[in-house]
Amino acid sequence: DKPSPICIATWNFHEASKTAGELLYKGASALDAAEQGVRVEEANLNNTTVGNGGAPDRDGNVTLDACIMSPEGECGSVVYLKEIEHPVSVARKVMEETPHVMLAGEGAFQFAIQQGFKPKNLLTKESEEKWKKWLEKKEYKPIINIENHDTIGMLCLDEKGDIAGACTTSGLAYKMNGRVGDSPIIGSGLYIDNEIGGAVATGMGEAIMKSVSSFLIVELMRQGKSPQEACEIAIQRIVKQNSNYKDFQVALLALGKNGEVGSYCLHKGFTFVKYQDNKNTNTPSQSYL
Ligand code: SD4
Repeated sequence: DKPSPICIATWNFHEASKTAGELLYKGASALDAAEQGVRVEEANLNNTTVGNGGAPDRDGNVTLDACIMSPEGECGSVVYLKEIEHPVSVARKVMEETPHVMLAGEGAFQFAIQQGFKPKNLLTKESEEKWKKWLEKKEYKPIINIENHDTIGMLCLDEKGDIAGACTTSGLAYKMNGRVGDSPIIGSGLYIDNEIGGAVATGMGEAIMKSVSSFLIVELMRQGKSPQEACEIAIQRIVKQNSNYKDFQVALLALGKNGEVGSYCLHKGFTFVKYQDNKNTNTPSQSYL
């Protein structure tokens, strides 16, 4: 028996999960649904961790990271992309139109322009004012679940039972110029294996990259762990690797091939959205601390 289509996404992005979920129930592919779903947050000016309106780095540059992965195991990614509102769609073009997986910076921007994307200033007045305020003290101490917590990672399972996913972010607010996090790194911020399931991550990218969390979760599921068990083991790995684990948040979300969902995080406060059978719900995740 095939599970009914399902979309899950990090945090409380119910508009994004609704958009993707409704598409899935109209027969859209998991890949199209995931791309369209996360685009909602890329365009949302109130979301200061994704796309347009994203917080800048400490030098005032808004630089975006995103990736997408298909049921066929194809993937595309862009890192340090400036002035393009929908990096996930550029990532999809990298996947479909180039022999490469990842394009960075100026090259990614040039490619986007060639593909017909229009450049745009993504630094809003509000983000600019907050950044200028930050410059007064220049204290780099991201606040758990308050700053840096709106990256969207999404996993979709379609009518055919195929799984795809996408992840998009402006990264950590006031990061160093040039910094790239986990979100566009295949295996860290996102991983899909259509025979097994998929996983996405959000939170402190440095910790996620060190243990390649999304790939780890999918491999644990391959070995028979449930999505929930796999997320818990991946968080335990982060605890073991980082003596300062109490100082940052990491949250992980997984979807099995049978539609089973798992989620686990370091600190309380992470929730995820799920759209299935016309219901769009927001659920608090269990946490390690
Ligand atoms: C990063 N993982 O760039 C991202 C940040 C994030 O919600 O998830 N924010 O490290």
